[in-house]
Amino acid sequence: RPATRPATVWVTGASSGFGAAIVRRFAADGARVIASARRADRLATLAADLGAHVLPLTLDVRDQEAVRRAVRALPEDFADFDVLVNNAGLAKGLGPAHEADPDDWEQMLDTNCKGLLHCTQAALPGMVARGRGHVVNLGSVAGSYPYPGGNVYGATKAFVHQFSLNLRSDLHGTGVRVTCVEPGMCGGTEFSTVRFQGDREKADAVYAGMRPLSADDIAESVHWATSQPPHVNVNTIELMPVAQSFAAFQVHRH
Ligand code: NDP
Ligand code: 8X3
Repeated sequence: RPATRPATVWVTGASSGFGAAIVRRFAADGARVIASARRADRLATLAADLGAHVLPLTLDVRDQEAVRRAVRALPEDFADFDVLVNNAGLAKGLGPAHEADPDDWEQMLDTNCKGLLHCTQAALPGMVARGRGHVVNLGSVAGSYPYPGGNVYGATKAFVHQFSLNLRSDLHGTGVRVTCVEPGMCGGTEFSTVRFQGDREKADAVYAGMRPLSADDIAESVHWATSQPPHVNVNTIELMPVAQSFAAFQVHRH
């Protein structure tokens, strides 16, 4: 079973959390990695740490034209990337829908859904022309299981799940693979700090007294899916910490 060894990988949301861990995982394998996000200083530090085979790329995935331009302008060594990891994303708020800030909903839709589409659309023609490639999308258990306050965040991840499966259908016969990685609670990233508008205390409380997944756990699953022999497509990976599972339906009694 000869493994696939991606030579060039594009990771969005690389300035923090999963994205930075995924960049490190592929760089450790000798791959060239395009590391994109909005915070240029973070990317510069990551690239300085890992060497010239990591290309920092300042990019807001919500800006469709900027995404197109950036992909067209990639240096020759990075232009024919084998893997796109659509990781950039966020949750904003955990309140009930009737109290939510409409701007938070817009930002989640624009980033988690439309941003992912912009990057995918920019990447696919080259992959299809080369007859190989792999799109890995970051979904979430929040896309399959409802929870109070998950409203639009969970819905964006349900979109990511179904779009990933539909992409597989469209890419039938092209040699391009698609995987959706759907993690549960994962600590050590900025996810909850972003969700709670920078409130670190509230963010830390989410993971108090339990062992969440780590960004390295996620990086390993992304790396594993992309390392399978070329005839294998891993459709979906759902993973959770042992300390997290399912509970009963809620019942309102009067
Ligand atoms: P982090 O907040 O640590 O990282 C999110 C990354 O996304 C950052 O690098 C941020 O970079 C980038 N990003 C956000 N908005 C944009 C944008 N408009 N354009 C470009 N980049 C953007 O979170 P995680 O690493 O935890 O999360 C990564 C992904 O995994 C997300 O899609 C999240 O929904 C998903 N996920 C997270 C889980 C968790 O428990 N942590 C569990 C399941 C899924 P910058 O601000 O510099 O642009
Ligand atoms: C992040 C995991 O459970 O906080 O997608 O929604 S959860």
